[in-house]
Amino acid sequence: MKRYSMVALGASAVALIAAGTLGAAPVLAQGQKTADKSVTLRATLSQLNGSGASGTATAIVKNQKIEHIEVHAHGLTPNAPHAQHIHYGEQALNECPTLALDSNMDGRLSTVEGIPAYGPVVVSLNTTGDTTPASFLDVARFPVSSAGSYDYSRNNIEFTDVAGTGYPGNGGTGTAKQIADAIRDGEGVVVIHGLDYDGNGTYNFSDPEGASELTPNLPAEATDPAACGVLELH
Ligand SMILES: [Cu+2]
Repeated sequence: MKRYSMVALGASAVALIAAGTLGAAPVLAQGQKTADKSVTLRATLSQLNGSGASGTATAIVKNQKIEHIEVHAHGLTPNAPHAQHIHYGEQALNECPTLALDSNMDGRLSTVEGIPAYGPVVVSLNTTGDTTPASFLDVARFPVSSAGSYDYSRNNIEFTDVAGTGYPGNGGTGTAKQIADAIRDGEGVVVIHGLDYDGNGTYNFSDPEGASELTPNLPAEATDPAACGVLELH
């Protein structure tokens, strides 16, 4: 929505009310959203793929920026990196997946299999540098669990336009504003990746899961989803 000065908005709203048109109510509602686009969102993270992980996430989102976000997770594979993202898709269910989405029925839910539920990556919740989806598997910049836990926080993450978010027109690209609006409405999903299925202490290519479906450079154990929660309004 365009930014209107309060004076101009007030004048147009008065004009619409005076005219008795049906347009008056939506104009007023939009004016209220303009005045306050800061929300606090919270997620309870629950395990996926039997990881045993859980945790919480809290985000303060104002307009098109995450002013502050923190993730507290435990029960994760110890001393291993954990990619974590906010996922969102305009066509997605915007919820955490279940094994019903295990389309190849191998008994585990891959990151791709979960996309109908949580959508693609829109923000990389990493520790330094670029936070766009381009960084989604740069595991060197994601938190490493100490004894299976970490406390992550970061400030001032800007939403960006993201291709493949399922918006009609514009080749499926969602604008930063469209995506931020949806996240503020409680449609974002925090996903933590990485679990050591066989408990041998590391993510291995030689384990039965093999390489990730996302990249041949990482084992599936490094990218499969381990915990998930919807960022809801509170
Ligand atoms: Cu993710």
